[in-house]
Amino acid sequence: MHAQFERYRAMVEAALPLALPKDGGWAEVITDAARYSLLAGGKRLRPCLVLAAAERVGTDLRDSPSALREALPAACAMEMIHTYSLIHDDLPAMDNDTLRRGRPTNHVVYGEAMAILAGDALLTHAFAHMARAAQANPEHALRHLRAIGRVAEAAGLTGMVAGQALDVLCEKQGADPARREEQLHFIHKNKTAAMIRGALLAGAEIGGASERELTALSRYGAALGLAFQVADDILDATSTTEEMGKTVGKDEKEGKLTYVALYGVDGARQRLDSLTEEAVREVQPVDADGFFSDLARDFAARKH
Ligand code: GRG
Repeated sequence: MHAQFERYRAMVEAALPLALPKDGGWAEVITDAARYSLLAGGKRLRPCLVLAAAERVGTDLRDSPSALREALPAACAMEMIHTYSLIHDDLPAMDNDTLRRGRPTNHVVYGEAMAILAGDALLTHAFAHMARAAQANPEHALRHLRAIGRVAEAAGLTGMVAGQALDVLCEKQGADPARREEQLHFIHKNKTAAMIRGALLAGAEIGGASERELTALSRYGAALGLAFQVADDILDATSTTEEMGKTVGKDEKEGKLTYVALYGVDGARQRLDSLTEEAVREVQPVDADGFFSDLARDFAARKH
């Protein structure tokens, strides 16, 4: 992986343990449950995208340590929201999974009620964390406010939650045979790509991006996010549970609507290549050092 990505990831790993309140008082168990999943590793893709975008846009903070310092709370917030979505996705009412990030899932360790609350707590705390960053940087309060809006749009009814809802519906009722492609696109655009695009846009807002930079990152994020999901579908069909740290092979067993189900592994690989090319093309206006292009190519070739 790119050295810059490792640098961002190290910053995120150092900041995350400090981002949650230390003492839960009588309700200590819920802080423990939130901490258990948040600090369980993972690629940290979304927070790294927040930092990468903040550092590469605008004029006043570009390439400066202040860009990273200002964007770090939003980066941690994105990882909190992503972790909440994984905890809830693994619940018996949704995917009913017992393994995530190489460990037993949250509800297996803490029980279903605590896992629901741990997800709720992470989602809510993410916004508290970003609001605090806005107050700490009053000269850029509007930028932070815009970033908060980007995150909320990516996570909620216009993003991840909507995608997850259609995914659940298709699983329970079956996809509409005449509109399977359209439904799959909606699911992945919202469930997966929205948070990846939202991470880039949140970082870009904090860095003071121009309209042109926001447009480039928005298009890049949409293509990269879909590519990421196509790669995930391929890995589910071709990888092992040990390599992935989560149960694989379930998609086919459960007849799930995926890129591999629609186009086969080879067709999905072609789709992945064309989305990666699209991402690389769109990001050129904000990719002077090639970081974003390298990242798209690395993720297309990822093995876990
Ligand atoms: C419960 C509202 C709600 C949403 C759930 C993220 C999600 C939406 C479901 C997880 C299942 C899944 C396969 C989602 C597609 C996106 C994806 C590949 C998530 C896993 O993200 P990674 O690979 O995980 O970045 P790590 O563990 O590396 O952070």
